[in-house]
This record gives sequence, C-alpha cells and structure tokens, in this order.
Amino acid sequence: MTTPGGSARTTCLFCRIADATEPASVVHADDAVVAFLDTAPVNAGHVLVAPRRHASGLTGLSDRDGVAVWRVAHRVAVALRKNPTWSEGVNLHLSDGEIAGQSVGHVHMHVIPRRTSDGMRI
Ligand code: DGP
Repeated sequence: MTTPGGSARTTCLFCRIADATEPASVVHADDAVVAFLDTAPVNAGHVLVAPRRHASGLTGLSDRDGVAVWRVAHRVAVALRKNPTWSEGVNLHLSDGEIAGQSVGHVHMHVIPRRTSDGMRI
C-alpha cells in the first residue's frame, strides 16, 4: 500500500518501509500505521511504530495519525507484557528533533521491552 507524500515516499527510509520498498520485519500494518523491528535494538523485541503518512516530526503529525501511532504502540506494549520472558516492563519513547536524539526524519515511537536482566537504567 502506498501513501501519498510526495518525494518523501522515495527518499525517506520509513516511508519506504511503509510502502514495502525497503525490507523490514513488520509486526503490524494497517491503513495508517506500520510497526516493525528496530535493526539496532536496545533490547530484543524493540519495535518502532510509524505513521504511513510522512511527517518528519511531531509538528507535522496530524491528530489522527498521532492517535493511530499511540493505539498501535499501546497494543504492541500490551502484547509484549503478556509474556514475562519477553518483557517485565516496557519503555515507550519518542525523540522529536535532532537535539532530542532523533536520527530518522520520519516520526516514530519506540516500544522497548524491559527485563530485570537488561541492566539498563533509563
Ligand atoms: P531515532 O534515533 O529515535 O530516530 O530512532 C531511529 C531508529 O531507527 C534507531 O533505533 C535505529 C532504527 N533504524 C535505523 N535504520 C533502520 C532500518 O533501516 N530499518 C529498521 N527497521 N530500523 C532502522
């Protein structure tokens, strides 16, 4: 499925993943959102949730797409929480802007499973 978005459809990595012209391990896809495994996971099962429609950051994100991203991030988090081997907790994280650590210019939410053994302190 291709979502309108001008040149971003070909130049933006996450637009290409949404359009399935770039490979990704997709765990959920619907009309508004695609969710896929992060290739540089903080923990096993680290998922990124991105709107299909291109928005580089929160300023350009519509209410509708924001709600859709949240809905899927919530569902992925709840699914991960069902199996304590996969996650004893979850961090939801979104970096908006380079100064905040955003490295891919297509807004996305991180769903990061947490385990006692991961030793992370965030
Ligand atoms: P952020 O730094 O918040 O913009 O997160 C970008 C994430 O995207 C980062 O955790 C690594 C991930 N990433 C970068 N390139 C690719 C890719 O080609 N495929 C996938 N699935 N994830 C990627």
